Amino acid sequence: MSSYYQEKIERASRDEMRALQDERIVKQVQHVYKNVAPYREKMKEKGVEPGDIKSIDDLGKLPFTTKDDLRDGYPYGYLAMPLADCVRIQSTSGTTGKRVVAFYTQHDIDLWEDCCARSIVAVGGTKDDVVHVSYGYGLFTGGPGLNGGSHKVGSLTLPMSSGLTERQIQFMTDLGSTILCCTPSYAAMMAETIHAEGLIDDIKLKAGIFGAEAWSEEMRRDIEKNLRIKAYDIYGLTETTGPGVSYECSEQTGMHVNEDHFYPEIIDPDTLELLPEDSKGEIVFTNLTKEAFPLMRYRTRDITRLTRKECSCGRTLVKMAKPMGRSDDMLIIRGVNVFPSQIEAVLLGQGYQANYVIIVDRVNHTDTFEVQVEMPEHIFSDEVRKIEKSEGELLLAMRSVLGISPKVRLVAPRSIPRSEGKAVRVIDKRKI
Ligand code: DLL
Repeated sequence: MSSYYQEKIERASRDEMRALQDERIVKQVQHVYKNVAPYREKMKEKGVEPGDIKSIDDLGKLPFTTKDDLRDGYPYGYLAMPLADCVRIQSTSGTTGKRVVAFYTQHDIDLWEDCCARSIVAVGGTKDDVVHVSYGYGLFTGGPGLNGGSHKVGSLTLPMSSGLTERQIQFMTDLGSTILCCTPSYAAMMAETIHAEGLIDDIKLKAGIFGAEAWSEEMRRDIEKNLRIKAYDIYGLTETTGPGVSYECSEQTGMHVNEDHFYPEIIDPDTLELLPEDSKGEIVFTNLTKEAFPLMRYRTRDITRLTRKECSCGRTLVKMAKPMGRSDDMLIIRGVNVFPSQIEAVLLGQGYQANYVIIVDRVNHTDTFEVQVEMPEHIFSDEVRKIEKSEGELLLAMRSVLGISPKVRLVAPRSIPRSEGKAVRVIDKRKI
């Protein structure tokens, strides 16, 4: 593959990139200090002034930002531009408590779409392609991000959103979609349906851009075989923009970070110490260019590593490995963020105790999600019908809080192992 969307950046020398980052961080720190009260206060607490940040080397002087900080600032606490200059909001997928709302100016949308365009070009996309976007549209960033990137490349864009699989496949065959953008789980499901309907020879797909959740190399191989495509990873998070923070190239060995916009650091999540290149740790991002909602040293909780090993695609942007899990307890099940604490809250609210275990697995590339709950004595019953009714009630309560449905199984009192140390509430059998 020989084409780049923004070659000067994607293939910049180390010195050129460094100079750009140095210039941008100085301006960005002045911007947030002036316009975002929580940043100003936290910097004052640490005794740091904007003038102390003269280059990227000084970044370590700045405090970290966490999701809780953003929640505390909901909705406008971290807004750095007048609302009148903002043209869009997007939001994280958490369904309870306060969501994080991210704001964008037109400039922010432009840079975000550039990042997604880089990713489309990196998989071989051109204006002759038909880009089929089956990420959700709306507050979720997947659909809007890839949609905008596809426009920038000049490809024909199909804003399908997710769901209605039969219709997806009909459009795919009728309109000759060549690049599919969706979660890897949904790609696997579409592949199954395409084969069940005997339509594989009618599909013209050549590549897929799959992200928003962790997926294994094994899953990549299956999808590539079943859809007869090359499958590429893409990473991002709402807080920093959305998809396109990093993207995979023809080498398929990790994702190039768009480090002209998102400066990455790897830290030890326990000691918060900065770790050297190639170490595994939590990735932290600083927005170097975003105007409306610029994050400084944002702790993603995603565990990965960074490498500057030369890439055969010719890009010089630092590469991050596939995220290997999260340093907090958030589960991503079928693309939806689920916290064990949400499940616990439902159980307690329904008269159960916190004796439960969450079992997540991946069967045929689709997440399975079961919650086993101990029946308290007063609900304990030998009558299957009564137990099923209670399970049904719990399922409804959980669905309305989580936004997805677990399989709920009531088990006998005291049958879930107790722990003297930290309780193990989550059994995640997914090998990703
Ligand atoms: O998932 C943005 C996105 C949309 C990325 C479409 C890629 C494609 P959030 O809903 O805010 O944003 O979730 C962000 O999802 O912190 C990771 O834990 C996880 N994640 C995103 N991409 C990947 C990936 C979008 N490629 C959270 N591999 C992040 C593993 C991923 N995990």
